[in-house]
Amino acid sequence: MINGSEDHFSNFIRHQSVFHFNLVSEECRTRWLNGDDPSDEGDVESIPQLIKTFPSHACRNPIGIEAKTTYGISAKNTRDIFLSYDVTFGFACINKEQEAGRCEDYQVLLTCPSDFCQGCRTRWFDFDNPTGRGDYETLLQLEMVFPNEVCSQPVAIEAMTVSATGQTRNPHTPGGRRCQDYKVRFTCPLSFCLVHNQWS
Ligand SMILES: [Ca+2]
Ligand SMILES: [Ca+2]
Ligand SMILES: [Ca+2]
Repeated sequence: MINGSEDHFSNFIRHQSVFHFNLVSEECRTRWLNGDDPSDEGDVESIPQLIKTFPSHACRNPIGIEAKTTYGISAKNTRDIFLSYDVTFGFACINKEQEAGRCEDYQVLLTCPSDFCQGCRTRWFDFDNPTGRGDYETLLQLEMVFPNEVCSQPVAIEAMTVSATGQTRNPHTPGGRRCQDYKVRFTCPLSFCLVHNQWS
């Protein structure tokens, strides 16, 4: 199975590797999340509830939490008293504990462990073998053959030989040189993995 040129493929690998290393150093923060309002007993933005409401955005073990009102006023600058404002439970403002009798509507932003933002890994794929021009495991091809298992915008790719004892020279091939048989796996955005549930 031959698909595309080798130059294109090696450029692809190089590009993906660079991107992977850049990503690790980035701070891992969610967008502003607002899953509740103060119309009942109060405004409760608990971690479990946020995960339920925003499964591809909120993380299970946040290392930081920040709250501000929907008008953009930081939680520390309002007169409200909070029942909870930490990474263990999340954020909670109870109406009856307030002088005004009602909490503002808050949104929260979580800082997550860096591995949360790196997404999740697929299984290993070995679709081609190194007969003919070489061993081609292209994203386009793999996506076509395994549509629910490979994401179209991976953040990283890894490749290794199928056989642990692979040799660089194959004595049975005329001319002596051919590629080893490789398998590849991808790191995909978390949103993809939650939907398809195929990560390891
Ligand atoms: Ca509420
Ligand atoms: Ca809210
Ligand atoms: Ca292969």
